[in-house]
Order: sequence, then structure tokens, then C-alpha cells
Amino acid sequence: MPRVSKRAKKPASRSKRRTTKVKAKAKADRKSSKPVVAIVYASTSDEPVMRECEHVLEQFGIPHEQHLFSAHRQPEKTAAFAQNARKRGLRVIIAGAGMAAHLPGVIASMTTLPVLGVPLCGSAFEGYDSLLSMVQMPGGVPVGTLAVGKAGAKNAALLAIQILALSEPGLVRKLDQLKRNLEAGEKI
Ligand code: AIR
Repeated sequence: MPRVSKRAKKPASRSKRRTTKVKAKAKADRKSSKPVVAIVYASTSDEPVMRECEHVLEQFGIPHEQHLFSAHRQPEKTAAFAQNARKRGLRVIIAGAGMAAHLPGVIASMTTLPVLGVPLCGSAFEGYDSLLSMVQMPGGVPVGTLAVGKAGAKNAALLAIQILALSEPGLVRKLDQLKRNLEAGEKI
């Protein structure tokens, strides 16, 4: 009589199969260098600070894309980007703007992807105006708002990586290493 192993593998549950599929897709997207994070900013004046996002994403090998458009000056381009972002395979959007900084909020109103806002300074109010424009979103339309300026740009990229790390264990190892580096006194 054939012996039946007690440890015979049970078929994976539907949710487990789906999680495995999502993880495999995330990994495949990263391998194919398909952008998973978009960095958007409203003016060339914002570029030097928003470059900090790019540096961090590059350190972690995250495929990303950049766009320059403003919710006020190019409203249709902003809408088209937000409406197509998920279909194009993006997973997180980082948007930076100064003054009456509506870019992340407008994008967030047209997508269900997580949107991270970086308030930028340069106006008479030194970023306080853009901080309030982003952080004071009405209920139902969240924008994860970071600090004003360079620290916010770096942290937006790190937070985007932490979101991606929820389904990519390889990124968790890199984030743990960053914590050790910070503890040893290194700066990002
Ligand atoms: N801005 C441009 N369109 C909408 C907004 N909120 C912001 C830019 C920049 C500031 O206005 O994000 O920080 C000044 O832009 P510019 O192009 O006049 O130098």
C-alpha cells in the first residue's frame, strides 16, 4: 500500500496565490526598469530640490520617471498623467510644488495611487504657504505631506521605497542597512 506523506503540500489559498503573483509582478517590473515611482514638479525652479528624490531612488535602484508640469499652468496634462498613472504601472507618485501648491492634491483627486507631497520654499512665506496647501487636504483625498524642502524630498523618496518594500523583501534589507548607516552617523 503506498504511503501517504502527512506533509503533503496543501494547495495554496487563493489570497496566497494572488500575493505571490503581485510580488512576482513587482519584482518583474523592477527588473524590466519599468518606472514604478513618478517624481512630478511644477516648475524648473523646483528642480534642484526635487533632484534629492531622484538621488535616493537611484541609491535603492528604483526605476522612476520625472515630469515637469503644473496643476495651474498645465491642468490638462496634470489630469491626463493622474488618470493614466496606475494603468502605466506606477505604484507611488511624489509631487513637489511651491506657493499655492495644489499639484499633489489635484493628482490625488484623480488617482487611487498613494501621492506624497513635497512643499517647496522660495516664496515670501518660505514654504509655509505650500505646506498648508498640501497638508490641509479635505477628507477623502489624502496627500502624504512631508517636510518643506530638501529633507521632505529625501523623505518622500524613502517613504515611497517603504511602500514598495511592503511587497519586496529585498528592499527591506536595504532599508535596514540605511538605519544602521544613520545610527553610525551617516547622512542620506
Ligand atoms: N507653481 C507653479 N505652478 C503652480 C505652482 N504652485 C509653483 C512652483 C514654484 C513656484 O510656483 O512649484 O515653486 C514659482 O514657479 P516659477 O515657475 O514662477 O518660478
